[in-house]
Amino acid sequence: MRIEHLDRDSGAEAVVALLARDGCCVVDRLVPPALLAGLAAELEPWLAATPPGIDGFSGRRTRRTGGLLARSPIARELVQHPLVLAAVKGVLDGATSFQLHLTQLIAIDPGEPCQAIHRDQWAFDFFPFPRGYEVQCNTLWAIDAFTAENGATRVIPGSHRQDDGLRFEEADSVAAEMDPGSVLFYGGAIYHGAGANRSAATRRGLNLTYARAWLRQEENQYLSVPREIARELPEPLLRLMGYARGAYALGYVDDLRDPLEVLRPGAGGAGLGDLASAQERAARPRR
Ligand SMILES: O=C(O)CCC(=O)C(=O)O
Ligand SMILES: [Fe+2]
Repeated sequence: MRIEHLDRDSGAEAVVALLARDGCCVVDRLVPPALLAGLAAELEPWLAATPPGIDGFSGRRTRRTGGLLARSPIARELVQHPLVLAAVKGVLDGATSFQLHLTQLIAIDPGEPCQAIHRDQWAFDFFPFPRGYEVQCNTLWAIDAFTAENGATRVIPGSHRQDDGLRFEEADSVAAEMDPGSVLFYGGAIYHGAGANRSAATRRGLNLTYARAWLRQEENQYLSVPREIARELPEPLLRLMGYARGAYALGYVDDLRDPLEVLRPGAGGAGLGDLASAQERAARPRR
């Protein structure tokens, strides 16, 4: 049981193939470590002000700083990384559209035990999605080196094909060790969890996740990013955040307006479009 590593120029198809086969993979040094160090510097005041979790799952020695698109220009860049967007599109095969699900700087402080091994898609009210039908695609960027000692994410490769609702121990999993600037890709069905931090230093990772646009976002982007900031963001980023209709009719505003119209009058499409052509698109074979 091991986690496959890809070179940064391997291409999105290789990531998609490994997510289908193993449920996860690492792309080594996809961005210069200095870019993630820059992100950490931008977020340092916010991280310092973030209280630790109040339950075992969020982690009593773990700080989770969100709202990153409001707080960090580098997060805006990383969330739109071309390899990531192409891989997400491939993993969420057949989706009319996908959107950002959450942005989180996860800082695991020394002494934190292993997080309960889980599937991220359990957030959707534990709905038993069909095996092989991925509803979300996640990235976890290493700001610091991820090691077995400092709390590298633990994953169980291949477990995306196992039954739902299983319980695992830390020993059933392997550590996603990786260098700063590397990124772990994993789907919503793979069993995983944050590792125990048995080192003397904090382990910082950047979690950016994406989901089919007909599902509710974990992090509410409309409220996490104040409107005066959102108004200044580029249109593709706004669409990714959810300022777009989710599929045929989801998320419109008042008189069937495209949500983008609220921030950029004249930029969004009008009406819902043709039902028959939407049906035709959706009828394409899905995995
Ligand atoms: O921080 C990590 O390594 C993973 C965290 C995680 O899986 C979660 O919070 O859902
Ligand atoms: Fe998770």
